[in-house]
Amino acid sequence: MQSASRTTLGAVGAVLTIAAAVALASTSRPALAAPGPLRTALDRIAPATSAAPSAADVAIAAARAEMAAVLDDSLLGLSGKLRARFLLAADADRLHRVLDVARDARADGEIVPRASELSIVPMLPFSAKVRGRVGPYVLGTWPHERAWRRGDVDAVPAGFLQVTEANRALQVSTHFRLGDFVTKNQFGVWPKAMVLRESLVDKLELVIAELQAMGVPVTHMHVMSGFRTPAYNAQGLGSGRAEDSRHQYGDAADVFVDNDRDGRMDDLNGDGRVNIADADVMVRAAERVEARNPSLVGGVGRYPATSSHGPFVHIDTRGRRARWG
Ligand SMILES: [Ca+2]
Ligand SMILES: [Ca+2]
Ligand SMILES: [Zn+2]
Repeated sequence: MQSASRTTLGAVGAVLTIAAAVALASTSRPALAAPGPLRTALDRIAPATSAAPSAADVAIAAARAEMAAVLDDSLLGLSGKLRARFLLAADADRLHRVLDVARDARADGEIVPRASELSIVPMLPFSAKVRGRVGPYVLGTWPHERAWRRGDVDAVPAGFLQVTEANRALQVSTHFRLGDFVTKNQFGVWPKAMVLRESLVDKLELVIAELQAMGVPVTHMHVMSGFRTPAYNAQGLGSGRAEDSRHQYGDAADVFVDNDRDGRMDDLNGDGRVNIADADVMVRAAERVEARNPSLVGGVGRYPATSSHGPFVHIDTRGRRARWG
C-alpha cells in the first residue's frame, strides 16, 4: 500500500507541475491509492504468458503504460463511488483513449467502467486565471501567489473545473453533484470556476458508507460549503474563516446529514434533539474512515448550532491529521 501510494503521488505531482507552471514538490497530496478494477485487470492481462500475445494483449499493455502516466489508482476511488474524474485536457484525452482501448479489448463492463458510470471532466489550467478571474468569474489570489505568504504550496490547484448551468447536476459520485461544491456567491455568473479534489468526494462517500454501517441511514448529505474562492474566503476572515483555509484548495467541505432536506442536520443519534451530539456521530464515522484509509487523513472539525445554521462537521483531506471543535 505504501509503495503504491508513492507511485500515485508521483504521477499526480507530474500533472500538477505541468499544469500550474509553478515549482511543486510531489509530496503530501492525499491519493486515491488502491489499485482499482481497471488497474488490476490491466496488470493481470499485460504480461502476456502465451508465446504469441494477441492484439488485445498488446493494446492493453500499451493502455496500461499510458494509464499509469495519467492516473495510477482506482478510477472509482477507495469508496468505489466516484463517478467523475477531473483532469487537465491532455490527460483527459489520454484517459479517454486508454478506456476506449480497454473497452474494445474487454467488452465485459466488469473491468472497465462504462462511459455512463464515469465522467471525465477536463480542467482549465491554473494559468487560465488572469488578474484573479477565469472569464467573468472572480476567484482572487491564492496564498502561494503572494511573495510574502506561500500557503500550502503542495496543494496549489492544477486547474479549474468549469461549472455551467448544464453540468452543475453532473453526478461526481453516488451522493454528490458537481454544483454541490461551488462557492456560494456570484449566483448569476456562469460558467463558474471551481477547484474540487476527488479525494474529498471519496472521503465523504466513505463517511456515508461508515454511517450506514453504524446503523445511521443516509440518503442525503448536504454541502453547506465546499470550494471557497480565495476572494470569498477573505471576506470571512475574523469571523471564523482560516486565512489558509482548506476550502480554497478544493479538499474541504462543511457537511451535515439531511435526509429530510429541511436544510439542517437530522437527529442522527435518535435522542429527539438536533445538537452537537449529532455532529459527533459524523465525527466518529470520519475517524473510522481515516483509520481504515490513511491516504485520506485530514481535518475533522465539529461545529455547534448557531442562530444562522445547525450543527455541522468540517471534513478535509489535507494529508495530515487535524482536529478541532
Ligand atoms: Ca434535516
Ligand atoms: Ca440528536
Ligand atoms: Zn470548513
